[in-house]
Amino acid sequence: YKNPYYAPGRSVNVHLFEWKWDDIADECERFLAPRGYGGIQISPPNENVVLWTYNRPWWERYQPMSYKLVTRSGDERQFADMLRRCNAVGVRIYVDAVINHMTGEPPENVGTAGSTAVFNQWDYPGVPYNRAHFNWPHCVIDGADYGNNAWRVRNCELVGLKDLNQRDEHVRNMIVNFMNELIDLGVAGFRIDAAKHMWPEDLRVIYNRLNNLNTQHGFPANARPYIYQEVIDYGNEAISRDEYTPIGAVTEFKVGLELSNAFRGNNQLRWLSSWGPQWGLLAHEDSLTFVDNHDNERGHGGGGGILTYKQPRQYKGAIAFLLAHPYGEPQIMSSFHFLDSEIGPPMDNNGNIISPSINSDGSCGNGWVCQHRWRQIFAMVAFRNAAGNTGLNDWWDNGSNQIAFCRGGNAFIAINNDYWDLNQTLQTCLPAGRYCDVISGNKVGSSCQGKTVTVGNDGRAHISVGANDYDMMLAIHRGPESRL
Ligand code: LAG
Ligand code: CA
Repeated sequence: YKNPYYAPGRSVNVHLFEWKWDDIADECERFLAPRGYGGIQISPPNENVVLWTYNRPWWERYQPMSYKLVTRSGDERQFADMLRRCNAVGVRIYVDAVINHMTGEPPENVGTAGSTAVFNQWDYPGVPYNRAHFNWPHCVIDGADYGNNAWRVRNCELVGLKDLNQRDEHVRNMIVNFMNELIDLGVAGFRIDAAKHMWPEDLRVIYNRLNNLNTQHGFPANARPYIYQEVIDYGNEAISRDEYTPIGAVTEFKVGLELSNAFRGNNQLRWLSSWGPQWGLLAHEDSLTFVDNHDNERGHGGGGGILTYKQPRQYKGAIAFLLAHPYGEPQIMSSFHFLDSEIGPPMDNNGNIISPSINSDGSCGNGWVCQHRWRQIFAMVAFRNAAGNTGLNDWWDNGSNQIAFCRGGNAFIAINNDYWDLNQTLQTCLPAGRYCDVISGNKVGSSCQGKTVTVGNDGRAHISVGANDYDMMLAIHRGPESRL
């Protein structure tokens, strides 16, 4: 359950938050595949409650009404078509699986597929579930439970959402049928929403009943779905991330915390020379890494102090380090603009999501941020692909916030988060020749829009990253995007 089954030579998962299936299919073909992206985390594909009362917030999608594949992102036909088209160009799809709970008791009770429910009777005919399928007696998690009561965190309601009993055979069957339908349609795996709120032994039973990935979509025989479980664990809670690593990968929230802290200037970058488990992070193969996710970028889920697209220079620096370093399986966030932390995606008066437009410079319009289309980010995806499975070598730092390292003989990055210029001759580990810095500009024909780096026969090159440069990093590699 720990292999994402990316197509050969690809890496990096991007969360296309609240995107529509038709738009994702287009994006796979026109951008993600050509740029070497490995996969996409999609928003929950199953029916959710419609909340006009709150002007269709993003979080209505975390309130399931049934497992019918009809949401604002599209219907089952569009979902299947997206999987066919993305897999055909080697981009994998991972589903955000909301299986801990059903809706709470919102003021409305019609779902995106037209299902209704009687919340105060725990009655969800669209699945169907009834009172016998939920944890009992009814209780609601309170803040103190996280510190000292694992049973309540798993058996009481998360923010008032009706808490399913995953020990019940009917519940297990409904969840397994739902997930297997998605696997058969071609998905490569799942983010398990609110995994902390379910018992690992119940999740193990569910995972073991999942089908192998669909070989007709290009997966090898006997491949198990990639599973990354959302467990927020900064330490000192009754429930630990380590309870979940025996059954799948786990979201490593400490990565975003530590990288945000460092790139905000609160910890020197030189300490990143020991980045990985020595920082108290999960083992490499267990770790799904990211700077921000859809919750903490907007202060939900206990988030705060995490770098987001709103602090672009530091954010791009942190993501460049995340993607340049071999540790973990990285994921990036692709957002829509927001001021209000509850507001949903760009939509028309009928609540239909408005598609991103694509500007002439490749960036997105219509309210979409599309971090995955920022040059400094997609260039680092190509960097990671060029680095391949090499380790980290030739670490250099200035004793402060200027660092540089190689990935085998394939790629080199330098980062300057000091208030003074980086001007150094450094070992790049690359063959002699000329390279475009992929951060400051694209390679166009046989010249660089940005900086050009000349590597000598000894692998050394003069590296310059000014304190006032637009970006704080410089990256070169053996791939065609960089090598002249
Ligand atoms: C998650 N991970 O464990 C998601 O990443 C997170 O986005 C989900 O919360 C949560 N678990 C449940 O799937 C989001 C919002 C909540 C929202 C919830 C349900 O962060 O704010 O709760 O989705 O829509 C909302 C209201 C609550 C209310 C609740 C139930 O904000 O005040 O009690 O709905 O009606
Ligand atoms: Ca639960």
